[in-house]
This record gives sequence, structure tokens and C-alpha cells, in this order.
Amino acid sequence: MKERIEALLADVRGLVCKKEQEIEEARVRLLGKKGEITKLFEEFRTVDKEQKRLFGQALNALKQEAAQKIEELKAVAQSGASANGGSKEDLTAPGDDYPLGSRHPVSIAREEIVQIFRKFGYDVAEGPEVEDDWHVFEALNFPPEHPAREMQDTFFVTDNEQKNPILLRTHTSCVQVRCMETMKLPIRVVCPGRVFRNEAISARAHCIFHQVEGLYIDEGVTFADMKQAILLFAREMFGPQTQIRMRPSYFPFTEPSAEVDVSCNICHGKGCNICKGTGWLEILGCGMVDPNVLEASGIDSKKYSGFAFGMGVERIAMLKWQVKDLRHYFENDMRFLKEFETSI
Ligand code: 2NM
Repeated sequence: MKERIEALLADVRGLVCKKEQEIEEARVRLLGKKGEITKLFEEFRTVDKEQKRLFGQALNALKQEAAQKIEELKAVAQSGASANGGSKEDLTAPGDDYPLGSRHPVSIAREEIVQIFRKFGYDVAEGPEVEDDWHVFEALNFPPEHPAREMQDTFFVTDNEQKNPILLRTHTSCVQVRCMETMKLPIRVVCPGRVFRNEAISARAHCIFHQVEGLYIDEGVTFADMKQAILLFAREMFGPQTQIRMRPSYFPFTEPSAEVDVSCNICHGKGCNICKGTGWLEILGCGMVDPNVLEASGIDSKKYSGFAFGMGVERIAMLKWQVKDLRHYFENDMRFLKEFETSI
């Protein structure tokens, strides 16, 4: 037995096999069920007591060394295979997909809103996010003491005590002021963009969000024209069965003003947790442009009238896709963004 153990030990130490198949054959020959080392263990049961002590250790050492050697050879063979583009690689296999992103739900909703008004014949205008007090407040009939002009509500870039301070726009109406100042009448325009308000972040509010505001100015534009434009928009956006209702409201730049609700597209008016049992969802604010606003931009309010409206894009997207928490839009969690992959 001694000689056979020594011979096998020499065999193990001398093993040089490169291919994984050869290594496996060596493992079976030595350590397999009918392998040579396994056989020695079977014979070992029959040797007498004194010899057991003599050979036991040597046999265990042999088995351990053989197993270790096989593992080493396997590791070398595998690293070699990947380093040299080895035999296991199928070079004709197609490549992995390049992971493509998807459009953000706020972008999808903004594009959809803008596209609907484009179809109605509106132009699209964008303007600066960093604006002056004139375009954000003064020209829009905000009284000097209006709360929106306070530091708590607006991000000021320059000192808000100085004349015509610079600030981050709190709505995109300022773009419409620029349109009224520069464009030829009649004006039909929608203004999408980011706006900034100094608010605590919650499930329903964020300090940066997106708006689309619209403006239509011509001779003889009426409240009825506004109602019809908003009804058609709501049906394009939320489906042809959609109903609207208007509630009286107040904005500094419009008179009269209204808030518009659409019939809940989840329960169809029966009442559910999305519409809080009312059957209605608020989607936008609107009104007839105040004559002071027209005059501030050099438009003759005796000759022209107009309507305007504004909506929050995040809110519209929440209602359309039942997003429960506004913060999902800013966290860039792939599980959330992937939900919109097919909506490109
Ligand atoms: C709203 C609600 C009502 C609005 C007014 C104007 C402008 F510039 F023509 F005066 N632009 N947008 C407006 C009116 C916005 O947002 C809730």
C-alpha cells in the first residue's frame, strides 16, 4: 500500500493537463467512484489496525492534495479560456442589447399637451427661467403687496428691495407677456417650461415643476370661446367621454377667473379614492385676460380681448397615469421610469 500511495502522489504532482476535459478525466481516474484513490480507501478498511495508523494519514494527505491540484488546474484552464477568447465563447452569438432609456413621464405629458394645442393652431413659445419682476409680476397686475412677491414664495436672484429685481419665474405667464409685447395680433400661443417656487417638498408640491400656459388674444374673444377650447383640450387629453365643470376663482391677471375640473376618468363620476369621492379632478386655472394686463404690454383693451389658462404638467401626468406621489418624478428610480417605456 505504501508504494501505491507514493506512486499516486507522484502522479498527482506531475499532472499537467490544459483542457478542462482532460482535467475532468484526471479527476475521475483519481477521485471518481471507481477512481484509484477511492479504491485505496476501500482497501484501507481491510488492513490491520497497526497499519491503519501508518497509512491513514498518508492516504488522507494524498486525497487532499489530489483534490487541490485538480481545482488549481481547473482555475488555470478557466482563466486561460476567457483571457484568450477561449474555446467556450461562441463568437457568432448576437451581442447584448444596449440598454436604452425611455422618455420621462413629465416630458411625455408636456409634449402631449403642447401637441393638442398645436393641432388647434397655437404657436409654441419659450422664454428665460431667470426673469425680471416686470415680466413675472408687474405686467401681470400683481399688486405691490401680493404674497407671491415675498421671499418665502419666490427665489430672488438680486435684492427684492431694489427696483425691478431679478428672480426665478414662478409661472410661465412671463413668456406670454413677452409674446404680447412683441408678437403681431391675433396671438395664439402655448408656453411650456420649468417654474420655481420656494415651497417645502411633499407628495403634492415641489420647488421646481413644469407648466403649460396658453393665451388667445383677438377682437371679440369671449368666455364661451375659452370654455370650448378647454373642453376640446380635456377630451383630447383624457378621452372623448370627458366632461368639464368650471368654478369661480381669482387670479391677479384674469377677470373673471375660473378653476376647471374634469370628470374622473377612473370611476366616471361614481366617486373613488383618486377623485376623493367627488367624481371630479381639478386640472387647470383660467380666465379672461385683465384689461390692465393687455394695456401693460401695449395692447388696446378696448379693441382686443383674450383668455388665458395655466396647468401643472406633473399634476396632469399624475391624473393621467395615477401617480400617487409627486416625488417619484424626481427620484429617477428605474422601476418607476420603466413603467413608461412603451409610451415613447
Ligand atoms: C393661470 C390661470 C389663469 C395666465 C394668464 C396669462 C397672461 F399672461 F396672459 F396674463 N398667462 N397665463 C393664467 C390665467 C394662468 O394659471 C393657473
